[in-house]
Amino acid sequence: MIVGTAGHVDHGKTALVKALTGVDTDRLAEEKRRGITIELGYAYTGELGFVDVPGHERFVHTMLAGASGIDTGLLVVDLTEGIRAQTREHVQILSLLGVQAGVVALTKSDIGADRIDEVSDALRTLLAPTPLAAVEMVPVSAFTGHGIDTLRHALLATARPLAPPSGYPRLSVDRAFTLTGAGLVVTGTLVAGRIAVEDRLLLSPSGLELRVRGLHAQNQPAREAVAGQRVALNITGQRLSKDAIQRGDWVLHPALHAPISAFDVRRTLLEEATSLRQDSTVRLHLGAAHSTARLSLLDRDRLAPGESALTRLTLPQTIGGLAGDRFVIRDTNATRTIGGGIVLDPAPPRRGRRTPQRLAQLAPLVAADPTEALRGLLDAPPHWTDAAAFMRARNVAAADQEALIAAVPARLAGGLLLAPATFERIRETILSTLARSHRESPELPGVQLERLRLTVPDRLPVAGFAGIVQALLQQRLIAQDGPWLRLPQHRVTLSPQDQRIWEGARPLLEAERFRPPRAREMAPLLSQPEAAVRATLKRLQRIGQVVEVAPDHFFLRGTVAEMAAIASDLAATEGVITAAAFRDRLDNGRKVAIQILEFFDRSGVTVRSGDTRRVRPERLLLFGDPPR
Ligand SMILES: Nc1nc2c(ncn2[C@@H]2O[C@H](COP(=O)(O)OP(=O)(O)OP(=O)(O)O)[C@@H](O)[C@H]2O)c(=O)[nH]1
Ligand SMILES: [Mg+2]
Repeated sequence: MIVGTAGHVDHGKTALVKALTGVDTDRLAEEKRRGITIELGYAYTGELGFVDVPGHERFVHTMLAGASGIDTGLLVVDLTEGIRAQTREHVQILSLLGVQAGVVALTKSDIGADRIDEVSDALRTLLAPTPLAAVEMVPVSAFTGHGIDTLRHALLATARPLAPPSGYPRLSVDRAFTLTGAGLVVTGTLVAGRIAVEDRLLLSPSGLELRVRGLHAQNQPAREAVAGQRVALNITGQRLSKDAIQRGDWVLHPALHAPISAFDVRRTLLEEATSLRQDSTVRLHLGAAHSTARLSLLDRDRLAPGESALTRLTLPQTIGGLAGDRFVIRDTNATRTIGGGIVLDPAPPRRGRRTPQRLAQLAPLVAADPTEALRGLLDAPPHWTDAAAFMRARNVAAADQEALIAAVPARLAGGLLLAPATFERIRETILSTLARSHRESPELPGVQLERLRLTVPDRLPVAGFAGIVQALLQQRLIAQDGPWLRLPQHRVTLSPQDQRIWEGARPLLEAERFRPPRAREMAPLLSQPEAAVRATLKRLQRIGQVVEVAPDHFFLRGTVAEMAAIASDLAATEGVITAAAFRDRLDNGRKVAIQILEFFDRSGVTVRSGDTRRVRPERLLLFGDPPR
């Protein structure tokens, strides 16, 4: 359990952590000289881990880095001073970061006991509108030890059972240093998943690869750390050095690495802030990182104090962030906290950000539960979304995706998640489009994939549509001939003219099947113009009856399959295929045999090197099974 201190400068945070843990976290010479905390301090006792933050107004950005990832806020208020500026600001920050548990320590009870009622009343009023409204308040003195045990128990009482770690690991880095003997160490809060020694992870947003050589969880050597713990990782990586790592980076599973520079959020403006216009620039704090950011309101033109709105944040750089991450915004001079919110979509579309359809898709993403969020998202048009992007944004590990999809319920096809009703509607559209095409153009073998996609009003992405077609093929609801998709029962009907020519030509092609006559040679035998015979054969090729092996030289498709099998047999018995051996097997003359082999080269059935060829087994059935 991680406790983060909060409160105004000099109110006794560091002294209190020392009284609770015995550790003085103010180690820097400058901290000693000035008597204030500048850097984050860490101390542990039993189950409690403390992050001690600075209270000085100049170091609110450091407080923010420390407060992201804590479970419990320890709000420290000096009884002799009462509520001061950073008391208020830190309370706002804890509340914006979604910290749900806390305890108030009323410090310096040795000199301020007479003000306990007055200060606690004022604090109740301050905390009333926040998640910390009902927290316990404990008068303490770090000097006399009064109340310290009560405080410790109050902190332990806020502990909630650790959720079993789910998702891929994600650690928010707040420090990096080199340790003699060990090498490079990063510390931070593990916000999801688990990390074990020898894991291979990435530093994000830089993308540098790293390996975990050793780790500490809650300050103890361990084989594995789980979400909710403070972790120190001893890491190594080829291009990794201390200078390559900064506070605000993430150490994460490669599946989660997708740096963001524009993302859509739900954002609240504090009551105390002045209203913000379109395109204001602010300071963004997310995880332990901060950056300037431009805000553009999506569902209104102006945001009044106390209101929330859907907003696009655009950054001049990339950072790490996923859906559900909390953030805080301050003014660009870093003097005031003005609001904060929650990331809804870390990979939003560039175009159409303010369309009603887009806003309807964003709204349900406020849900913390991925099942609920996905259900809401698929309820909104166009009723489908990119599966990989959703699973990454929500950090749903591969092993958990099937259960999530079943719970929504959704359909997964071609990398898309679809509402079941939408999947069915698309299926029906495909089936009815094919039926209509077969009715209106019975001479066509079917409809090609891309034409079919454009007839479906949903305008699905190419890969997604191909995936849906694959699913229908697997269910045998449709069938495929080369590039043509058709209903399984569809048979091409030839025009009477084509039918006449085909009836005459087929026996000619069968008679000398390895050396059939060319179209121009067949024309006089069929008493048809040469062009008509050729046109019919071209149409027959499209419906898979014949194959034009060389210009004007058509073979029955089954014969081509048979010749491919012969080539394969030759390769198996002789080791390679030579033109002479192939000609001997087909007994069709050198010139035609070579034309056939060259055709096989072009269609990838054979690969030529010098005077010999070998077959590519995976291409052998390109022309179907050879007839028995
Ligand atoms: N009388 C009295 N003085 C205290 C007590 N706790 C802290 N102090 C004094 O208050 C001053 C500030 O204490 P710190 O613990 O450094 O305060 P802080 O909140 O950590 O300050 P920053 O980290 O700079 O925000 C020091 O001079 C302490 O000696 C206490 O219980 N009683
Ligand atoms: Mg301090």
